[in-house]
Amino acid sequence: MSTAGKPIQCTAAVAYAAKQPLTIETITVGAPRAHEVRIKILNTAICHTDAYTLSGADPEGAFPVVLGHEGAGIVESVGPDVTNVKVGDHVIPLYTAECGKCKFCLSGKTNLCGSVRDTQGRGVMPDGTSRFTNSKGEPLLHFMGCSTFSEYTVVADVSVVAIDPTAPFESVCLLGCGVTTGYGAATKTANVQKGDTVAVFGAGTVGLSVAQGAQRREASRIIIVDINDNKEKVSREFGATDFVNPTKLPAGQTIVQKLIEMTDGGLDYTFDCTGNVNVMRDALEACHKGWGTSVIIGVAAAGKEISTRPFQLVTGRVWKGSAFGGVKGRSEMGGLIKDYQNKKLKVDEFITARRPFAEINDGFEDLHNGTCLRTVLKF
Ligand code: NAD
Ligand code: DAO
Ligand code: ZN
Repeated sequence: MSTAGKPIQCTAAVAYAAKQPLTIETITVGAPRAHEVRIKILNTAICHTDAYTLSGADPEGAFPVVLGHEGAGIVESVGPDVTNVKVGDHVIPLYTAECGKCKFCLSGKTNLCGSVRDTQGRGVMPDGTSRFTNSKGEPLLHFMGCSTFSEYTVVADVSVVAIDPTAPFESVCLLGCGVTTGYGAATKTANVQKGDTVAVFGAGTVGLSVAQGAQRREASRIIIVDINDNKEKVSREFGATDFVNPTKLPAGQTIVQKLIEMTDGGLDYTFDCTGNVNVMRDALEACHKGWGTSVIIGVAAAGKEISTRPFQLVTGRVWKGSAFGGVKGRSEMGGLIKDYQNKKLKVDEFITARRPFAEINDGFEDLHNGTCLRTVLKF
């Protein structure tokens, strides 16, 4: 019997308050309205941004909410006026929408789309309401326009892309955030070129994806910096030519000095993939005078600010940031999927654990075990 046009009851993990485990319960997911798409989520991974919001460190984090933004599934039904996807399409929800019509989309300068920005930030659909209610009839907030920690979710049509149906959900869900973010930061935001030197701070899914982007572009040197020695092996597997643990340098030597020494004056490109503002400064200052560019990808804790001496910029270093790797999800996801299928983009290698969705709270614990890249949950 078709569920189109009707509310669906399904399992979801609800975050009722910061620092509390998620509650696995049955919620009701309303039918998609105009320009909305209801998706049956097959797989979702847990990203640090979900943990960051759950920790209460995100000043914009609001509760109760259905978290999750790295997922993949099948379109169950669509509301009126949806033309870009249809029932049965395999899809990835996008936390960075692409309407193709707004000032941002038309600028050709950014992947940040303005079409659903305000309502997405407030945890509601573009019409200002939620499609999620719990068993008490209380509305639950949406998260990053995706809310993939629910067996069914509703997203705006500008926030979803159809993908090749032969691509495995379990893997390509990771293209919904971490892999795309790092790979895009290297190949689009920085646009690393053959022979460039690159340093990546932080060997998580994002940093390792920067490394594989830099390797694809034939960077001459890819130095990964991480405080966790367990990350050396995996760093080299993702293209690092060197691995440096900044806590193990000789007394008196800073990581900036070490990197400048290793590269005859500094890097062409550096990337912060830690979210630590002190690391962001080091990353900037390890850039080569005159042209080095540092890209901030990490999300810093609330209230944190970056600083450096202005002279660092006066003398030609460039500081910039990157959201979702500068990737326009609806236009460019297909190319990433193809790269994955043609073995030009590693994705499977990031899956360090697989769990049933019911173990989502254990999945959050996995994030702290020192070797976790991504835990993928299956509904
Ligand atoms: P992760 O926690 O898996 O990886 C972070 C790595 O940084 C770890 O290996 C850790 O050991 C290392 N690290 C921590 N402190 C360090 C230090 N002082 N020096 C060197 N290394 C250090 O995280 P991830 O999933 O790879 O995400 C990385 C960051 O990117 C997070 O802040 C996340 O919120 C952010 N993020 C940003 C975007 C975006 O669009 N800008 C998208 C996704 C994730
Ligand atoms: O358009 O003003 C805006 C905000 C866009 C949100 C981009 C968020 C990127 C950083 C968070 C990534 C975590 C997955
Ligand atoms: Zn737009």
